[in-house]
Amino acid sequence: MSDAIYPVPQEWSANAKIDGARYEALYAEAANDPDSFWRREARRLDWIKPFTKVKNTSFNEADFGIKWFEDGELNVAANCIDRHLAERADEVAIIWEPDSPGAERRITYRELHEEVSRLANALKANGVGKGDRVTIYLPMIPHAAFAMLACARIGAIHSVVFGGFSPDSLGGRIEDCDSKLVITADEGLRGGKRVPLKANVDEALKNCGSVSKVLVVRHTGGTIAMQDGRDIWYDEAIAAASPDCPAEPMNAEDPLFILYTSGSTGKPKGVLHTSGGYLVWASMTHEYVFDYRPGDIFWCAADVGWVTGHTYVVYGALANGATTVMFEGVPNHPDFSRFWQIVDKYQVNIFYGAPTALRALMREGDEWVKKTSRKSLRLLGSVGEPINPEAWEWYYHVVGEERCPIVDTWWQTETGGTMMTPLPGATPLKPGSAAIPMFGVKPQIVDADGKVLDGATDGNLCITDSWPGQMRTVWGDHERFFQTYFTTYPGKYFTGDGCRRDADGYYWITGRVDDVINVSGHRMGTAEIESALVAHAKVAEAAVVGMPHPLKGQGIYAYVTLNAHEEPTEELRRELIQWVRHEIGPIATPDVIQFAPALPKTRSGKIMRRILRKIAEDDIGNLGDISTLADPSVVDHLLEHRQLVA
Ligand code: 6R9
Repeated sequence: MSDAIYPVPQEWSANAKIDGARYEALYAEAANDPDSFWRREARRLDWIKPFTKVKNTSFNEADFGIKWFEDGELNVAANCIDRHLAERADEVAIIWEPDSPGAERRITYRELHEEVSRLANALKANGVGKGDRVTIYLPMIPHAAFAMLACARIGAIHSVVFGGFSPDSLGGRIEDCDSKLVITADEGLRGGKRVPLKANVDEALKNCGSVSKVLVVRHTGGTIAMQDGRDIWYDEAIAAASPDCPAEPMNAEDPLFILYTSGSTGKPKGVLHTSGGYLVWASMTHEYVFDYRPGDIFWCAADVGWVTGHTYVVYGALANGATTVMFEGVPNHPDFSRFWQIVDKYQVNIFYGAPTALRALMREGDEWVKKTSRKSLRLLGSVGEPINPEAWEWYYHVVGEERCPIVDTWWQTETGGTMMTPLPGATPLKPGSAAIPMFGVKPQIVDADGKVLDGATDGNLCITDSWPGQMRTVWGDHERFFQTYFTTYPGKYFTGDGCRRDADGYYWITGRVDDVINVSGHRMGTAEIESALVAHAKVAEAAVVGMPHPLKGQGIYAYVTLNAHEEPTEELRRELIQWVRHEIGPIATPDVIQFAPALPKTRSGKIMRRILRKIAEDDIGNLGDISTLADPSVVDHLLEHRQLVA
């Protein structure tokens, strides 16, 4: 942890939307009089039918429920598009930068309105109606935003699946929510490599019966198979559709989207967000956290397959009438200047990225950054995982030239938008700290027994009251929602994150305290990787833990016990790595596979993950008590054969 502190620059405190005093006043109002605070904030949206009730929430078992603005009606797409037409129809809504520099695309709000309306009509023509689920499996191309907004326009619920997931993972997500229709592209492109999206969809659909239509965007022009009666070219479907599609009035609590995310147990959960509260939260946090001003060019570098892309590439940015940059590619293609060249090309004012990308670029040296101007940048943001102070300092000094505050935003798929962050005009910065809670967020740190810890302390992070952007349920399993988040510490939302609060009241997220690991800012459930491994015919048992990784933040360390008579060979190791990539997707590629004749277990047969974590972390002076193990000698073998990563 770093002791450095960077005061709020004078220009920022003088001109920012929220300065220190205003933060205090608004925080207090949201905490003490949420009705008044949120009634005002919700006016940032256009309501078809105004709400009369603001907040109706309880985290307690007896009357558990989360509702915001519950009798109001609105349409999310109309809020992101139509209401801007009067003033900014010809301003650019989306700037699209392709994988390789070349034919970029600028889409005005007027064009966005037409694209989305046509697609909405094409969805209807293909049998999609209010409440139906649509799976979106696309690269980072504008059609991803069109697709999300077209669903929102007609009240269909979208489920975006990241293009890096395998056919199996995609199929599981389609099946879980019974999607009627899939929107995909022939292929994706990342760093010059082709991703066989349509072929993956074909594979996934072999085992899912619910999908009757697949809309296919022609993107690379690569050769693909089209199935008669099921597959439809996107361009043909929208050419045949009318550009006039009224926006469906939706209740504030009607679902907007499902987004699957990994937890500590079981298969990924379909996190459900609804319309009114989510959009108020997305719009408010986008404005205050990034000090967003009309005319700003805003670039969130996350993929729309993750929640960050949902809330800040699409919904928050467009609700605020911003120009949002969508980048198809990766930071190192064609070279390591790519990000900063894009910043210069479009005169980006606000850049929001992930620590894993910054660490990878930092390693390549400052020259790649310094040969670009970056004078347009006013503010930098970080999200997805804890940012280590070295990467923070590099971001601040080299990328931002000490001119741009960094907002280190802590939040989760479940929270809908930013929960803790410094506000650039209000909060002195501490490298690596997510600083202070957003309006309406009441954090609490508890110990393992749930005892509330005050003052400077260290423990597990809970949130004690609801905020509008909170997830409402797990799709199809409301009981799992309650069990997962509200029973560890009854009456509180448990985040799964560890957290320290310092003497100044700053919060420092220390990482997951459950069996979730964060690889390059992507959440992976260790249980998912374990079940992929044991699905291999030669594997008897597997245990997966996180390990420190210099670029990815955390890497995946898998202990594998083979079936009797199987030989632990290099070839099998490679085969298992490929196997996991195939089962889940490249983001789950194990960094280490250690063959272990046995795993350390208690006498009751429980795997002692604590020991496995220590070995993976190379913290072996500190294994703790191993006397309760059924067979303590297992540990000697593990230690002898552990794999150290460079
Ligand atoms: C938005 C997003 C959520 C988990 C979260 C935490 C980690 C996210 C962070 C951070 C420290 C930050 N995390 N932002 N940790 N500082 N600024 O990433 O959602 O994919 O659901 O991941 O990511 O561990 O619990 P999601």
